[in-house]
Amino acid sequence: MTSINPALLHQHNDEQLAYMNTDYAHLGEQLARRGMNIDRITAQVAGFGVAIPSWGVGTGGTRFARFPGLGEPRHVFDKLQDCAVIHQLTRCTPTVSLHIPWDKCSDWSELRQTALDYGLAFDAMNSNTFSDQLNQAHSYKFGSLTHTDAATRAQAVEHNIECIEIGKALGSKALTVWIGDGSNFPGQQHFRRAFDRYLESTQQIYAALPSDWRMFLEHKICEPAFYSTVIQDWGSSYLAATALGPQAQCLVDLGHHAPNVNIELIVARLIAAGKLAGFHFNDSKYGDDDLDAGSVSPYRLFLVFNELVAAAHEGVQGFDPAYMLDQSHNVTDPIESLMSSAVQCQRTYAQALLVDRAALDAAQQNNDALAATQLLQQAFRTDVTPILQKVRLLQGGAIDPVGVYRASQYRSTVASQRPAVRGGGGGIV
Ligand SMILES: [Mn+2]
Repeated sequence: MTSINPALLHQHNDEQLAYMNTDYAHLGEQLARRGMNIDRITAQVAGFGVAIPSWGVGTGGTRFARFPGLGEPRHVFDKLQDCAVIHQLTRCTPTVSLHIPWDKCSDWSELRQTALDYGLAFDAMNSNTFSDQLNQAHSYKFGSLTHTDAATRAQAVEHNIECIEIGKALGSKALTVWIGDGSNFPGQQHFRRAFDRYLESTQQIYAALPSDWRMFLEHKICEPAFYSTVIQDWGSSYLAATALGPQAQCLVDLGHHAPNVNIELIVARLIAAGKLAGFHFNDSKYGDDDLDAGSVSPYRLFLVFNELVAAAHEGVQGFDPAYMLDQSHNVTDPIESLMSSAVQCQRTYAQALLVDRAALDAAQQNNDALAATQLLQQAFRTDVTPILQKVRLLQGGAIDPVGVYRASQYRSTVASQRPAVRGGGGGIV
């Protein structure tokens, strides 16, 4: 089942094939001079995948306003259709991460079958206890899993267990928990008691995990709580994940740290501790900006991938991070932005594969700082576009995903099929 006409795709690829082959051959010569085989790199890049967040295919907003786009998905089946377009053209987004209750539907087996028909599967499930749902008995205004009221905490635990149950029906293998719990005033919250309540609640969720599932704890420095947040950094996340057990790990959202924090160092620490769950990739300049991956600080993203490739290269035991995007689109077509971000992650992974690991080891051992940093920069400066194009072509995708998408007029087609709706799921998590 495809959403973009394959004939259009082939026509575009045919037009660019000769250029791509010339560029690929030239890059192959460059890499051969460095002692690298381009086809081996290409084969590794072909195995890279990143999950699309279901909430990412809708238009996001800010605290001030939201400007809805044309043909926005009305429900989870529309979202799946948009995700399928992204995967059809980029071939590097084989999974979708759902958000409950935004993605609730009446027939989970139908949803699973629809995903299968598109060639998609389901990544981590995401719970939502940072907003109140219609007819909810207890409000999360003052917290959810860490609320002072036991009945509110129980309701939040129950919701997370429901997310696990839905995930089981869809073939998911992980639950991501992010809470907005915290405080806005000094003195408002007893820090230690709030953390204890978090542990008590998450232990109940953990107990409901199937044995082959993982629980991803996502930290965030602030927002919506602006004085203190219960799971505000990787340290709190690590403490909680360690208390819970081996199936609990720490999820790193690149936008959830203070400015200038060395995220790649955090990543290395979590890898060493066996507690790196995975990522929400995005980019930012000020806070949790949820901009497209690599759009502001591509070198920072590269340094994160450098740690990941190094860990895989060194065969770190249990190293198996989940890759997901988490971004919010205010001024672009979400499908175009998600394609760009997915390709950017794939690009950065390819660049990190080009780091000469043996030479870097030697430079580090000899305290040759300049040589070490130049080895990273040499890899980062390499334009790996022909490798990405080749991977897409070999897997039936588009040499130029955004070009084919625009030519397909998919957006205007779905705009006529999907009347605008008010409200609906969207948000920044
Ligand atoms: Mn996130």
